[in-house]
Amino acid sequence: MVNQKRIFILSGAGLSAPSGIKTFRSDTGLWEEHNVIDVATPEGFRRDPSLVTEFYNARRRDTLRAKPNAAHKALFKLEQSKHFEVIHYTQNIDNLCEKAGCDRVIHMHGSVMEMRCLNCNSVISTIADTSMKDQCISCKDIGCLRPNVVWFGEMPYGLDMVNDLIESCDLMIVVGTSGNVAPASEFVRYANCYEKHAVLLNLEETQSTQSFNEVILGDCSKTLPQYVDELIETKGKVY
Ligand code: BJW
Repeated sequence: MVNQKRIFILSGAGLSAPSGIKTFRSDTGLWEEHNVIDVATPEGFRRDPSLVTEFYNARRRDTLRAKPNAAHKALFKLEQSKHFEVIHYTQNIDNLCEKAGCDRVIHMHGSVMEMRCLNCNSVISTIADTSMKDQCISCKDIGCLRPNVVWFGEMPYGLDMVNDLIESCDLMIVVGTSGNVAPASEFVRYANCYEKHAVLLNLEETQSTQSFNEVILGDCSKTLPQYVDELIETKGKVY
């Protein structure tokens, strides 16, 4: 398709909040109920793998129950538009974008719907609860499966492509992230370096607000559909 404008999207927990999925850093967020070191680091997993397995079993059950909201559906609409070529990096481990129909999504912090074998590195899809007594279907080792998610100190997925994708995009849209966690928090700085228009759609101001050319505050299940409709109607002329 000629003359398509390229859009780089970065999303965080706020995108799935209107679907009832908890964010991390609010008063009612996951890090209020759980110690981040216990459940989101390799050290925590080594210390108490069953605790971590249960934490992600509960998150998987929440994901299975949840439905995509209007913001996920707006991203699908944008992906479908012939005027744009969209690539979406999400920090989220849920599959609500895919449930909305999206297929241009890279899960930089992995997926709660997958386990990874510490022995043979096979990645295994699952919708069921898992336990430390499970066997790897590939190498048959027992007790070696961990959630295929990215914990603190681990390397996020797909980073090798990010710089090129931001350099070659026409617009960066950032949705529902506090900007507390690197390297995702740095992506807007890349956009600044390449003089790309960057827009933030978030419930509230974040520590990165100043780095954006445009900030739209509010619930993204309301603001994103409106923003996407304007982009499509104007073929990208709103920025
Ligand atoms: C709405 C809304 C609505 C609500 N509408 N908006 C010092 C010491 C050690 C490490 C570091 C250090 N300094 C920096 C680091 C690096 C570290 C890091 O950033 N730490 C900081 C905490 C300081 N980063 C890493 O370790 C990363 N890896 C790395 O850097 O590798 C480099 C490397 C190089 C060489 C060798 C090896 C490595 C990995 C980070 C992994 C993060 N993992 C988690 C868990 C993933 C699995 C899981 O989901 O359980 O990822 S932590 C958690 O935070 C999760 C999220 O993806 C991530 C970001 O959170 P997010 O999405 O922004 O959520 P919130 O809750 O913070 O914000 C939600 C926002 O939405 C809010 O602003 C709301 O207002 C808004 N909102 N409702 C619109 N309806």
